Amino acid sequence: MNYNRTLITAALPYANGPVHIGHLAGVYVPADIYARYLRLKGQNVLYVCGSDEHGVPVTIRARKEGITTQQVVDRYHELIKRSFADFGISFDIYSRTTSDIHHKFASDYFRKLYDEGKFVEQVTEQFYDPETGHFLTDRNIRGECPHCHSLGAYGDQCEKCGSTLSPEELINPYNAETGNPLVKKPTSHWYLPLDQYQQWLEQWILEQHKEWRPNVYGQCKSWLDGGLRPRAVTRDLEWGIPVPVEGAEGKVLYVWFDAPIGYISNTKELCDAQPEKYGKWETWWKDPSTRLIHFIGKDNIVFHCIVFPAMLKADGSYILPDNVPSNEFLNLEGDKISTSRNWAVWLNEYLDDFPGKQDVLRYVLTANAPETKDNDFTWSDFQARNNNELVAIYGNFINRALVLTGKYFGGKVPAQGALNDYDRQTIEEFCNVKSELERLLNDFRFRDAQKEAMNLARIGNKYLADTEPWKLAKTDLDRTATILNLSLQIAANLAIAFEPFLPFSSAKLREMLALDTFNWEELGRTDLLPEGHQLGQVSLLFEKIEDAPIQAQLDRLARIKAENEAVAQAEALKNWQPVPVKDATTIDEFDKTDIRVATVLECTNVKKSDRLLQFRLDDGFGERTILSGIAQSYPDPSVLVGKQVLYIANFPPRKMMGIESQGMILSAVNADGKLVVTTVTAPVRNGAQVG
Ligand code: B3M
Ligand code: ZN
Repeated sequence: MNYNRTLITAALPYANGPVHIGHLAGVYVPADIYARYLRLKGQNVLYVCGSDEHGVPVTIRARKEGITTQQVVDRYHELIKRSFADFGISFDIYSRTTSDIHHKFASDYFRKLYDEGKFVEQVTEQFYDPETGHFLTDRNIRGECPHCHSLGAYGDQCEKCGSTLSPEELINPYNAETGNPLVKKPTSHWYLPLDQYQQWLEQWILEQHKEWRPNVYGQCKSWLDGGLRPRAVTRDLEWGIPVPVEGAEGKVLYVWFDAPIGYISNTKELCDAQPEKYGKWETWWKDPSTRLIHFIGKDNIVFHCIVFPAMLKADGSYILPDNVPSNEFLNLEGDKISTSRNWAVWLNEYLDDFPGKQDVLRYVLTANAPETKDNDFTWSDFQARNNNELVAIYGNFINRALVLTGKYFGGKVPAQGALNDYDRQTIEEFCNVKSELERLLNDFRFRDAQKEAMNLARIGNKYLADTEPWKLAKTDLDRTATILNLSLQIAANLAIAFEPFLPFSSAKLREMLALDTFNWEELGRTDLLPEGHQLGQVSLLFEKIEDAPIQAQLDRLARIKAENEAVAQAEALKNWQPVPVKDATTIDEFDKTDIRVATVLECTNVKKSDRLLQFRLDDGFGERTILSGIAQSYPDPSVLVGKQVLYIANFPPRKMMGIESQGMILSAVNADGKLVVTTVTAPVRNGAQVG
């Protein structure tokens, strides 16, 4: 199929917080690489994005911060927009879903489908807070988990045991914010009957889009195999786009109905403002010679591959996505990135700590892009990739080529002269880079593509190391000229090849090379810089990153982890309830157990065990050794020395890790799951019986 233009969308981030490295790695950098690549090839491209400003997350944030929802979205929309611009994300438009244009567009979209009878209306019973007069969404409902009985499970998930829940399953559901008990109340909503689109979707995705990434195709298939059901596209909420139907007061469009329409309304906003530059919005959305590509994260697959296409199909006048490259998740230092737990590298903070180093982050995030599986960002890898790849390979090559040209040829491109076999072999190697890069980029394999670009720098570096022009210059200036000419041609190639990935460095390099115009098709050529061409000022393309700033990042994360643990502990303590009392027993049964008092003489960790502590006790008869599996609760076991503890004296001895344990120390399981040794406060004689 031949296309005349490509419309690239990147998922609209919720305006409920700043953006972090996970966003950048998952969606915005890959989409940006693709957009820049196509533009460099001279194609007609539009890269569209904006803030997703409706939905429950922004209202929750507003209540938490004690400001209005509009203030929340205003604040984060600006912050997010600036971060993207700072990182060179080259959107043609970054707008927002609270704009008038969007409200009208989404409202009209709904109304058209409504008028054409494309929705079904259904009355269901929903949880309602009679006190506040609000219906509640799943996330705003909490209660007891039917599986693990922990309190405070959410209406969609129990975070304690991980089960997926629906609000109906919760025991004693309550309003998460007010704590009020909830009742069921009937309410009427409009549904998009996805079941009616099932066959069409199966045909379109499973038959016609086998080339989609396996994670995307697989998720679609399992949704389709499970059978699609009608999906509500309206909600009982105050924040959102009012449902444009009489008698629908207090109802708004579901955020996942209006957000993807934001792609269209943002395109319209841009085209209406500059029609001579961008043409009509309809051309981008309705002309079959437009290719539509959605870049998203894996949690958005169903909405972009099933729900939104069904909405487009219901209207009938739109094109459908050609591909939906979706990434898995990026973790941070081994843990899931989380906005609420502040476990993230925020883009605005990164730039405060590493000013001017946008490309380093872009590079590392692409090198570790979670294209096929979840991946991990670590600060040590960040430092290593900067120092060992960007500085030692790419930067080093550029620096040597330019400095030597300055030294021997006054900064003017020397004559290419006659090439020898080794030169020709080098040229052959780097000529392949173009087709290889194209193959990978066309296939959305940005990680491998960037590797290929780096390979070009490796070729250059090796060429200089092998030919050693700094030695030759004394004896053979002609040969030195050839080597540096070729090296500079490789440098110009690098400026092109890296432009989609590292736009800031490419711009800097072009300035150093005084290379004004360039395009993708020139890649692989050895005549990009003519003989005699005067180069610009030389400076370092990349700088080494020392240990101190890396350690500062690690320290920050360690602080956050400690804070989070303290919060989690406080939370667990707050929700804690004692386990039910055991079945009845008798005094005779109890009497069989001989519980005594002893003083701890020594308490140490057992070698090679992260669980066991070894106690040496004065038990009133002499000394006794007992092992206890409570090491996790006592980072410094010496705090127990001198304490009087209770232990069971008449258990048969037992060997663990080669040590005989003569009894069992009594401890209580605390609300946080930690074991606390029970101690006696008033001094008692060692050997005294408890009963
Ligand atoms: N705001 C969800 C998210 O950030 C959502 C994407 C909308 S794309 C139309 O995960
Ligand atoms: Zn549970």
